[in-house]
Amino acid sequence: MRYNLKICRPSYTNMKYELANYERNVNKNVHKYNAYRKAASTLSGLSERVKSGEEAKKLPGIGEKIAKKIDEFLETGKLRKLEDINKDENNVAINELTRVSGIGPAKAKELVDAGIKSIEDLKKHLDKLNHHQQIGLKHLEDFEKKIPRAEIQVIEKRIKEAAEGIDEDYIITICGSYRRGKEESGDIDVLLTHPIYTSDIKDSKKHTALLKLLVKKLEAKKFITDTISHGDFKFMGVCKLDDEKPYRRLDIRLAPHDQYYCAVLYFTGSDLFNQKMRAHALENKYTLNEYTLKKLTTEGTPGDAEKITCEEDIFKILGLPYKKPKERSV
Ligand code: DCP
Ligand code: MG
Ligand code: MN
Repeated sequence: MRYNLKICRPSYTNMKYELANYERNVNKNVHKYNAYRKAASTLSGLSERVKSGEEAKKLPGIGEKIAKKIDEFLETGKLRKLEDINKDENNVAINELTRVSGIGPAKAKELVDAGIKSIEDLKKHLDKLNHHQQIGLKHLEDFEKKIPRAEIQVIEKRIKEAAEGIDEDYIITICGSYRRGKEESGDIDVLLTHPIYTSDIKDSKKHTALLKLLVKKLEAKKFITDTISHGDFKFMGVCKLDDEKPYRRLDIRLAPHDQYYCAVLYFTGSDLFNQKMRAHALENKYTLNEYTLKKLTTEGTPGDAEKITCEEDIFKILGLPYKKPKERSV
């Protein structure tokens, strides 16, 4: 998930995202990063702006400290803490370099320490970048453009047609923010399975071919333009719908059929929602991940995988009311 702050008008929500990025990129404080993101996500979901920190405190994910920051912003139009952060040119440089797909905070810091402090500098040092990062740099502007829902709808059709041309029984779900009903997405998250592919079959060659065949076909159609990485179960790359459209980040994952709904749940997100759901599972002595839901034994080790035939099963077993994808953005 990436936030392009420069093109947005200043608001306390953006400030929270900017503070979140700072905590992740510079301080390596994932806890604070999540706290700021949670607050920002709550605030951005409101139809009207809050008028005071006191009012904001009633909302989930907003405590004393963040309420104070909202007051400061409402009173002065800025945040001292952010201004101080942005006074340090190395912080600014780290943030700029992490705009490139594949460059995380650690790599950005390494580059900044080596004197590379801007995207322009980076273009002169391609040798310092791995394949993923080079593609990220090549398509930087395009990857920062959001993908309209209508474009993903066409892409969905395109991918499903290609798949059906190989084998009618492919099952494909576009997950991520698109499945959560967002009008715009950062990338396209495709999940793939096939009824003959189950996790108990040891000879997996035939099954991992399912992903390879689809990728090959989409490359032949000039829809997939670059490969970032291509493993047995996960393809990461780049696609382009037609000459008019920007290059888009495309992820395709292959899941065994019996693990499909845990994969759908995971890949639909949001990541914060997944964190909450996993924490809730643990409180109820279950362990949930992108593959399976398992009851924990009295020793705390995972038991057999629960039989899951739809997303609702997962909620039901965990004693949670079902949430539609649209309701999973926080
Ligand atoms: N995911 C997760 N934890 C992560 C990364 C991803 O649980 N650290 C899951 C939840 C995400 C899904 O994978 O919703 C897809 O990841 P994306 O980064 O593509 O995120 P989204 O599709 O939700 O948002 P965007 O519109 O930015 O692509
Ligand atoms: Mg996505
Ligand atoms: Mn993705």
